[in-house]
Amino acid sequence: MENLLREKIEKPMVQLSYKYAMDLVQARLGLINADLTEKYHRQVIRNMSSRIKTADSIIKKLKKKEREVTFETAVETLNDIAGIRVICYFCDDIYQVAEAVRRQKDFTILKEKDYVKNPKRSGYQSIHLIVGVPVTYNDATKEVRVEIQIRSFAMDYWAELDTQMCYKKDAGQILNVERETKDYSDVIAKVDNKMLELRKRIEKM
Ligand code: 0O2
Repeated sequence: MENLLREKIEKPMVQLSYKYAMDLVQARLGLINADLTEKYHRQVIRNMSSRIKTADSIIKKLKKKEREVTFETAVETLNDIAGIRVICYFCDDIYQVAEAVRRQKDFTILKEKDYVKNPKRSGYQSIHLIVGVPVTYNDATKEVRVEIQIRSFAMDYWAELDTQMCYKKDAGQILNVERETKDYSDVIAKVDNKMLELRKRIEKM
């Protein structure tokens, strides 16, 4: 089962379809950044990164979710085989970027999660948008899903350290450190908001 999934997901047509959709979304985010930068006279997006989930990571996620480990289940049920991470300077910028993505008329918003208004138990904060992107080849068009994670520089600092220390190791539960990581996430959110207040005061001057 696992080998068949690996073989199918690694096929160039499959990988390139995800890459095509991901590159299209990333190029659009570049335009969104240029537009917002012109409007606000400052850089809004700090950086972006993208990745296609590896076969190992797909298998791990399907097992964690207690789903069948098949190529078909992966493609039908996982929303983040293609993923883009957008890091903004300030915590209000992430809503501007999310709103701009919603306005792109060739993208379909399939799902939204606001882990900033409702952080995860671990303290994880980010906005997730699952967008459906039309990919045409010959005379057929299919919708490919891309996950966009949008967060501030400060939220990303927390998430990166959490991924290294806890998330990927499931250490949150094992070591019962979840309360501590949540506390630090709250501290970081306070600083993020203070920096935003400061920026707004400076803008008014
Ligand atoms: P990786 O390797 O980062 O991609 P859905 O199926 O759409 O309903 P899903 O994907 O099951 O949702 O869950 P969720 O919580 O919406 O998004 C999962 C992704 O968010 C993870 O992807 C991480 O990237 C990130 N994430 C969620 N919770 C945490 C957390 O507590 N800490 C950190 N650091 N990141 C988190 P993957 O596939 O697990 O990993």
